[in-house]
Amino acid sequence: LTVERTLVLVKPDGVRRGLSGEVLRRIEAKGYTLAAVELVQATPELLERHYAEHVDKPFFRALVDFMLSGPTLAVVAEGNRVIEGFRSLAGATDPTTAAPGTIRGDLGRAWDGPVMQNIVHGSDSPESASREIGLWFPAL
Ligand code: YYY
Ligand code: MG
Repeated sequence: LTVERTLVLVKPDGVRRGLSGEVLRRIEAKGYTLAAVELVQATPELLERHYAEHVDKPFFRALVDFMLSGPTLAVVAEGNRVIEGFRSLAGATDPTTAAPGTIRGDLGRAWDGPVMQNIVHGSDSPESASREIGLWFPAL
């Protein structure tokens, strides 16, 4: 077994649309466990660190504005290969082409604003997971 932890965010679009419970349900239905859950109003400083790899991208400002538009549900999920496993549950970045059956494919909307409103974030590697969990849950 390779028990890991990953950072999942239900982004402001998901929280606004009442989909937090649906995301948690899918995580738990898969067999992962919830190690921490907290509703957080992000700050520009937190988002610049969280999305550090994207600071020079053309969509960065719009992404930060979107992530500041309401509260985010921050979640630490735990389980065997959960980092890869949650990315698989989430589906591809673009909701238009994300496979049906995935969170983004079933629920995301690519057309509601200047950035893709794709409901969730999931860490993409063990290094990202440990860095991102430290940002959103400094006490863990
Ligand atoms: O890891 P993931 O969320 O699937 O995608 P990233 O390439 O890391 O981009 C982060 C975030 O930025 C993405 O979830 C939506 C938004 N975004 C966008 O709106 N337009 C792009 N061309 C690329 C990313
Ligand atoms: Mg990413």
